[in-house]
Amino acid sequence: MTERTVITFGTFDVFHVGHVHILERAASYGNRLVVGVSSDALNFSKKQRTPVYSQQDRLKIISSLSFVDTVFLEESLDLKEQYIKKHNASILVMGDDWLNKFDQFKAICDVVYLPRTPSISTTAIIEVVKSIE
Ligand code: C2G
Repeated sequence: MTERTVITFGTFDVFHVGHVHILERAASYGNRLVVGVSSDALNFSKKQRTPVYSQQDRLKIISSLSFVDTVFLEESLDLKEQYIKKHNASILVMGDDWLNKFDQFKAICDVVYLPRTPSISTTAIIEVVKSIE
C-alpha cells in the first residue's frame, strides 16, 4: 500500500475533545499521522503564556493516542517546510483558525483546513477552572 503521511501541528495544551476531533480527522486523510507539538518556548512566543502542561507531558499525551504514529517537538513556526520534508508528509492538516496561513506549502504537499470543534478551547477551560471557588 502506498504510504500517505499526514502532518499536523499544535500546542494541544490542556488536552480536550476538540484536539481529539482534529487529530482523528487528520489521521483519516492518510495512513500515517505525524504531529508536531509546539515547544513551551514556541508557545510562549506565540501566546505570551507558558502552557499549563509541559512539553514533555503534551508529547506523552499525543503519542499515546492510537491514531497518532509519530510525534516531535515543533521548535519554530519557520521550520514547517523542513518538518514536512523530513517526515515525508504528503498532506498538511490544520484547524481553520489557521485558514490560508499555510497556503505556501501547497507547492510541496496538499494543505487542508478543517473546521474547529465549536464551544471548546484551552483558554475557555482555563477561565472555567479559574472561576471555580
Ligand atoms: N482545534 C480544533 N477545535 C478546537 C480547538 C482546537 O479543531 N475547539 C485545533 C486547532 O485548530 C489546531 C489544533 O486543534 O489545528 C491545535 O490547537 P492549538 O493547540 O490551539 O494549536 P496552536 O497553538 O494554534 O498551534 O504551527 C502551528 C501551531 O503549532 C498551532
